[in-house]
Amino acid sequence: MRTPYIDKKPSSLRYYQEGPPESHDSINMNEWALKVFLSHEAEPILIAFDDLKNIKPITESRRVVCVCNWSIRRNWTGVLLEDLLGYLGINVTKYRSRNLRQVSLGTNKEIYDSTISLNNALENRAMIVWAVDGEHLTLEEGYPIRLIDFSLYRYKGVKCLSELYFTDEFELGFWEKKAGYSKEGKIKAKRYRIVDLQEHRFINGTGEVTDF
Ligand SMILES: Nc1nc2c(c(=O)[nH]1)N[C@H]1C(S)=C(S)[C@@H](COP(=O)(O)O)O[C@H]1N2
Ligand SMILES: [Mo]
Repeated sequence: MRTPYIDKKPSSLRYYQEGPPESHDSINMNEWALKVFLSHEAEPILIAFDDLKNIKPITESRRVVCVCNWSIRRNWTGVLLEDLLGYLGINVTKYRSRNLRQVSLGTNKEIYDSTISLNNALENRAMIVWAVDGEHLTLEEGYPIRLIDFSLYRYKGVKCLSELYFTDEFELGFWEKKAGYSKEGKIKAKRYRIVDLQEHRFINGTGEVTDF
């Protein structure tokens, strides 16, 4: 299950702008729940960690790509966003045109957020992930859960995900505001450093990388 050359992967801490939670104990997983807001006004739907893990867990080997020119294929364990919404009884067709805003638990410094197209995320089999390479996500990797849309750059997926909002507006996220990255976050066609292969390869920019 171990990703080849994992020791060559850029540091997760470097890619954690607001910083991870202080310790595992700083989040009480008996009380923790993912909050899903169907609109900003409504009370959220809460889903406990154990319930989330029992919906329909899958493990898939899938490639992620960072806007900083590197990529890695790893074994992600989680649940499809589509299966989560189905489990919560959310009528997916009703929300198809909308966006999904992800918000991290955050630290006293700041929070990290990112908005993605719900339609695109469902079509591309986006996942809510809690383990990688057979091990639970570390604090740096996004414990307890993170969302990944593999058709987009990694900055579009929030580590330590706490809240999901169905929104009409497509709000600018953390990196779009700070660094001016595109808010769509589509993977661009160019050469990337492929960490798990230890070589450079061209990625054609048509979405999730599936050829290698
Ligand atoms: N909460 C939070 N999520 C985040 C980030 C962040 O700074 N904070 N960085 C993003 C970016 S730019 C990358 S490359 C990946 C890094 O994930 P990794 O720790 O698996 O390398 O997390 C993404 N999700
Ligand atoms: Mo990134």
